[in-house]
Amino acid sequence: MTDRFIPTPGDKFTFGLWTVGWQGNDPFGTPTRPALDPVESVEKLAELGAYGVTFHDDDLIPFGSSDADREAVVKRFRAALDATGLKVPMATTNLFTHPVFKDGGFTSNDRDVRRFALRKVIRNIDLAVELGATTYVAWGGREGAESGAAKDVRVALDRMKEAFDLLGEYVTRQGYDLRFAIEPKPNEPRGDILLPTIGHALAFIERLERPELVGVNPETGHEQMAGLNFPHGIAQALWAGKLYHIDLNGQSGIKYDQDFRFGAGDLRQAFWLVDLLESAGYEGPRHFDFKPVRTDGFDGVWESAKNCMRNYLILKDRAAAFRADPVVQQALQDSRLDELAQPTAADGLDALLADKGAYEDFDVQAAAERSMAFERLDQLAMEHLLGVAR
Ligand code: XLS
Ligand code: MN
Ligand code: MN
Repeated sequence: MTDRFIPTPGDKFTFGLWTVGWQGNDPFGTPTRPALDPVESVEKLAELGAYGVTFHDDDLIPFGSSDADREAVVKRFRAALDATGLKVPMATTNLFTHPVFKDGGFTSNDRDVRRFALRKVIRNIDLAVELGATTYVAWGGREGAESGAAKDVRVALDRMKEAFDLLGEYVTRQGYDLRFAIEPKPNEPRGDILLPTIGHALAFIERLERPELVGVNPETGHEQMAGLNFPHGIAQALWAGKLYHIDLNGQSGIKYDQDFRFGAGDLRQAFWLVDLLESAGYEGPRHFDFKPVRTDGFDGVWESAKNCMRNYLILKDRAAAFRADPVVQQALQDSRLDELAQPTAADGLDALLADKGAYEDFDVQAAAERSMAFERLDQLAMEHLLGVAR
């Protein structure tokens, strides 16, 4: 039997250099794997069938490199991209590793640090655009606090807005075809991070000078760390026209950022997520932001990278089978999903107010007794997910 779950660039799978390149250092332990040459990552990811690669400035060019070193690194990287055909659809900035960012980048209380952070971002935006990126991710990992008085959150949000307004001005002035995607996360490494969820980020974006240039880059595990339903958050981002990018991985419940390979962790949410992305016509990259477990060597690194893509394709297949199943289609009708799609009062407010059937003559009791038949529908989904329904 031929294997249907082998990825091709057409599937638009992308990986951060920092994912397969993670050396396994955590708060309690030093690296368990040697550093990976970005060129080797590019070659290996291309071999596995990925579409592209993404990076933080410092993943590619070590912090503090001279201009000459920077140029040499970029030249070598570009040659690897050209040789493999791998694309760079997105790039981002590291505003969290160096101690200078211990209180954040855009919202550090230290103004000098904020100005340095903006210049660091702008410098990497130029490179990102040169390499063909159209999305620029902004994860504010250190924008936050551990204690109350340390951060005036309303003022910090002013500074955050100022940063995005300046960046929007910069890309507009340069004529770049580049949009920003804010990546929410509730905590880690700060005790509490600003813009902690998709909803906070969406509300923030509407207050910017150029909201059309800014969307979100939600990550599976980040929403689940806050106990939220990731597919629901993604649905709202899509509904708002703001899903500019996505970070896929696996997480088991409310705990530290586990960054498992996609499909590990909450498998049911992964199923509904793929069902949503595929049925909503999301066209952006399927970007994996995971960490290969630190117990494994490079065998586990490449095995898990391969399986992020494989699990996505398996779930895509399962979700398509679920949607195509006539029994499911009937069950969806029995649960009145078609009725949810009908406007509640297309006849207008006056007709609604005049409609005695809507209120005065409405048989509340009979309506209350109508079953929604959700249990059967959910079991059908489960059986498709588990591969026992066809
Ligand atoms: C960390 C974030 C980070 C961003 C990019 O938790 O996921 O890796 O995706 O800076
Ligand atoms: Mn994460
Ligand atoms: Mn991420």
